[in-house]
Amino acid sequence: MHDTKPEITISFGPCLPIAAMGLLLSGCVGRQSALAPAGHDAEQISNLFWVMTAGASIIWALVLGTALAATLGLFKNPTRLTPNILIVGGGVVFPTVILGILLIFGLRLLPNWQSEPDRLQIHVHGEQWWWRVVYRAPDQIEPVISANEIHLPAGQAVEFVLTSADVIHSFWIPSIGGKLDMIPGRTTRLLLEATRPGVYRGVCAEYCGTSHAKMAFAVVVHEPKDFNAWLEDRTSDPNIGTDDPGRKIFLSSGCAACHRIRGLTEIGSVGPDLSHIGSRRTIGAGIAENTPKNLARWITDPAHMKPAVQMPAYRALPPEDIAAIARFLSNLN
Ligand code: HEC
Ligand SMILES: [Cu+2]
Repeated sequence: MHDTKPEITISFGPCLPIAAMGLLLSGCVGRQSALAPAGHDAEQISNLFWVMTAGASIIWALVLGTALAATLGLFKNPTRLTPNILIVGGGVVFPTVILGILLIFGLRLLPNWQSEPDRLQIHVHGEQWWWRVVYRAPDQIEPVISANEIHLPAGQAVEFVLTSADVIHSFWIPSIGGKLDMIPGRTTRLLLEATRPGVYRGVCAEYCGTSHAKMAFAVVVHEPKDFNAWLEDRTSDPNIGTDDPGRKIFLSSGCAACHRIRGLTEIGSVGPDLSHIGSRRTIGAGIAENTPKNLARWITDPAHMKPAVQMPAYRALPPEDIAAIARFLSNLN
């Protein structure tokens, strides 16, 4: 009789570390990584990280080597003074010198800047769970109001003026720079300079409630002349089809109580500005791609896509009406 056990052996041995490495490394590239810098501050932070990592690895190897050497009795002719030398040298002198050097290195990276009147300012106001964005350029008469997407010129320092409507949020674009808290009742300021055109992703980095993890935004870095053209374009009304059926339903459904569309309805300010919503990459603060289908899903039942959202569901509206509003919003450019 022979053994009836199946002879199939599956070995995950080599796959696991490879998969783990892949997962780990995939976090280091892409549009939301502090280790793939596309901004002046992010570069400094990334350098600091690598210097610290290298230093820590060397010290780790030294300590382990010493411990190993001691265990194996490799110290030749130890005297009664050897432990004291090790403790004073390795426990007092070495950390004081190394931590001193690292402190000076770190302090040199602290930002040192003052508000300058001729800088582009972007006010970002954290809300549960989205971002109000207002652009104020020095020679611009009227501020440009937007939401949930930030456009920046490359190679130009921009002053972010950060505030919060409700709880503490934290504003962070890992690829471009460090993060800063948005604190109710206070204004915090951050100077960021993007260096590489591209599309990045910003997030809220401080737990701020149920949908904290659904509070992101796209960051689009342009060449300076393209940025100026973009901003100029945003100072005018979007193209609104006068006989668009969605426009009428938008106005008659009460959306305008909370949302502004430049040149159509200016009263609503509870929710995000929808003036140029058609040109935004995502909806609902980075949670879904901006397509007419997703817009219709959002309007029908936003809480289904973002728990505890502060917008009512419109399940009572006929699906054709919702589709018409979605088409109307998609065309607002
Ligand atoms: C009571 C206020 C209120 C009303 C009424 C309201 N909304 Fe909203 N709306 C909000 C808020 C608040 C948000 C932001 C939610 C979030 O992302 O956390 C929002 C988000 C949105 C977004 C996503 C915007 C973006 O930047 O991604 C769209 C689109 C939208 N609403 C469309 C509508 C339409 C269409 C109607 C009418 C059928 C409507 N809303 C009615 C408050 C309202
Ligand atoms: Cu938040």
